[in-house]
Amino acid sequence: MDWFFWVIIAVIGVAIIIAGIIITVEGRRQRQLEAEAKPEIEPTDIEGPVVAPEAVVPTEPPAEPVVEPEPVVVEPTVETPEAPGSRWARLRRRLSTSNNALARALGDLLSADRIDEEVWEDFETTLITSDLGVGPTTELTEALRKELAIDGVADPARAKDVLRTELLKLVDPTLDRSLNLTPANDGDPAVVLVVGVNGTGKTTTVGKLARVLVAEGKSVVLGAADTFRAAAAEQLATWGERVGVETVRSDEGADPASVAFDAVDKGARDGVDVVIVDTAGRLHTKTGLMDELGKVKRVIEKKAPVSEVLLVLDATTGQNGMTQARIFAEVVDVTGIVLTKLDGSAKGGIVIQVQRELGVPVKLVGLGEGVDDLAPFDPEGFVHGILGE
Ligand SMILES: Nc1nc2c(ncn2[C@@H]2O[C@H](COP(=O)(O)OP(=O)(O)OP(=O)(O)O)[C@@H](O)[C@H]2O)c(=O)[nH]1
Ligand SMILES: [Mg+2]
Repeated sequence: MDWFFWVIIAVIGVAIIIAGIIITVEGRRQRQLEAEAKPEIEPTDIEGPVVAPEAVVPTEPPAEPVVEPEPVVVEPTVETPEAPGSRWARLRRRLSTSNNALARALGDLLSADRIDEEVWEDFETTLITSDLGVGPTTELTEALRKELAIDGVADPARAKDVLRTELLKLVDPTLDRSLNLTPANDGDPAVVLVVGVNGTGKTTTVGKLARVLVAEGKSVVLGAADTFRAAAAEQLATWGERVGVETVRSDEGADPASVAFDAVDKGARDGVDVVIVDTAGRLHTKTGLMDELGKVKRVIEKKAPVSEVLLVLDATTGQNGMTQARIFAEVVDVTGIVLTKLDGSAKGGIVIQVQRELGVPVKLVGLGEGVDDLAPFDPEGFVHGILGE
């Protein structure tokens, strides 16, 4: 039995050794795992405080308060029209570049070696073709003949002085060219009726005039009494919208007199300063249409007196414009002329002729297609302009 005892002791001894080895190996593995779990901080050569890695870990930004977007209101932008004062200075240059027929006539006269009868005749012809009319041409020529060429040789500077003075006399700086915008009765608006043949620039003038008045601080209502075409009312309303002015309009084919009445009525109810009524272009030879125009004016006057009747003439139509002017004046008592397109191929002399024939002053001139290319007529500026000064 002795050997059996020693076998048992040996087995127990081997088991103790194996258990010892397992415990040692397991203990090492545990320490190694713990060491790997700790981050190693390497020394760096960056100056300044060492920032712990946790500090630079980007954090979630703080939640922003939820802001509801503002509803977008699309307001039509209202323009600020150019002040009337600065317009004439800006537009005068256009006269000197386009309407220099008179200046050219003078140039020809003065460049002649000797001023004989033939030279004077040429001078007169040029003046007549510059739409000055026969009467004013004769007056101007006589005045110059008296002053110049006493010995047949002209003095250019003196001649220009004489021409300037005589032209100014013909344009007549003494005429009252202000628009009559004083209402006849308290509480009524002033009413401006705009008339003329097709395409002379009536609607454009109404739009530009509204801008002049808005620039002067006046309140305005527009009346679209051109009911021939739907586009006419649209054209006028667009002008109005740009400066925040309301347009009274009706359907195509509506009675123009009743639209004009409604516009003046609205102007009176709203207490505005001025109502401007645009009318359809009509040939002065169409009696029915001319009668209709007379009716528009009469119907407006059931509500408020018409303060100004502006006849819009295209300055490039020359003599034909004169015939139109006479007939319109008979039907609606024209109180002022608007000469448009003086920037184009107009010859300037029409200003003098139309005033003479109708006894009505040119009050406004259109000098371009730009929205602010309308100015009160200034006689001195006009004469300087056409003499290219
Ligand atoms: N160069 C130039 N063009 C102008 C002037 N005034 C108006 N016009 C142009 O003339 C054209 C006719 O203008 P409108 O205002 O429509 O004429 P209207 O008299 O109302 O025409 P209807 O209503 O059809 O009779 C447009 O192309 C304008 O831009 C101006 O002073 N100079
Ligand atoms: Mg028109």
